[in-house]
Amino acid sequence: MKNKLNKLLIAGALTFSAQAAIADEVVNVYNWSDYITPEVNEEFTAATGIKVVYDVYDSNEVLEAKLLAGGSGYDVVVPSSSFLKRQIEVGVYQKLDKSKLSNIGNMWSYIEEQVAQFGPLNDYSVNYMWGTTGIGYNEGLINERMENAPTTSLAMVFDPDVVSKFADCGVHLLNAPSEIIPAALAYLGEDPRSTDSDVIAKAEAVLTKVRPYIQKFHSSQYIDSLAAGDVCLVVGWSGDIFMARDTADEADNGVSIVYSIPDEGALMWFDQLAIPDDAPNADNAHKYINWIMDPEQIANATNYVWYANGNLASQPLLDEELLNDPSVFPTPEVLKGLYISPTYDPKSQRVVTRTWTKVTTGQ
Ligand code: N2P
Repeated sequence: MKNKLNKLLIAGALTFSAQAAIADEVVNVYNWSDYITPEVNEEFTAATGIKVVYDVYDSNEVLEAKLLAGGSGYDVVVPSSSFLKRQIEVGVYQKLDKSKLSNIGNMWSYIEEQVAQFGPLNDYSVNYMWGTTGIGYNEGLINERMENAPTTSLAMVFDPDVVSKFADCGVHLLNAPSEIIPAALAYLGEDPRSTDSDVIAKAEAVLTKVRPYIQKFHSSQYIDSLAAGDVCLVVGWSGDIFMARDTADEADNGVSIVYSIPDEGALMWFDQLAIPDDAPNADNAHKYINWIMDPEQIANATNYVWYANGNLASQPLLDEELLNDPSVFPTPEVLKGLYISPTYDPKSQRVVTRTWTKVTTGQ
């Protein structure tokens, strides 16, 4: 097992000195937090002389607000497919110049087909990584509070009789309305992809009932909190929960973290590398994306963060444990239970935003 925290600290120091030494060619990358191993960027700089200015977020909404405002200064961003679709429609991105992407043949057509369900996304983007949104929990703390807890069911967080038992050990949900509302609908047996306001109202009712037992809506703190035993139950992203599990194992602190894909179905999302229309360094952006599509680079990142990627040529380079884990690379059986994100149009987005504000702030 790698010691991720140490590695991050050391890598941070290296990046700093490497940056000081090199010239003015840059690529400004805005990616999700805890989603890469720093060597990928360092080696890119070593190979090309282009400095990577790397900034992170943990929410599609935050990224979208910056892109829609314009002039973000970013050259490469990584929206999820459902958000990318509507951002393409309003002209936020430039088409990729595939003649500059010599590694394009490494990509996995199965993932390209999944992404194509959202529209012409493959003209504007390539897959970075993909994963599922499911349940992460601390085995010891959950078992102490409930015998035979329904750990593979969304009842863990959406049934007030169940989740109330875990309120004292800390329950976090992602601050991601476009993921938690569909999950609440899946729990009810409704279409998780519904954009109908009457259906979304049913999710609101579920969320309002369990709200008193939720300590926080947040999309990145749970990695450390789960690992430390400060939080016992989350709805979160697959690889982030694996990262919490590994951190606890390395700390040998008696915390055992498990990830489960809920029986009621789980969201499968695709995070795509794309270049904003007003990117200041579009050429460097292509170079960076092509670098990420190098099987060795993306395998290195995937082996570190435990998210599957869309690069078929990288698979022989992945850790076997990861490649054979059905919650990272779902089997056809698991795949049947997964659904892709809804894309909310402006009208349903307003309903979603209003619902989320009400649920999270009680207003
Ligand atoms: C990585 C977050 C995964 C992105 N920390 C979810 N789309």
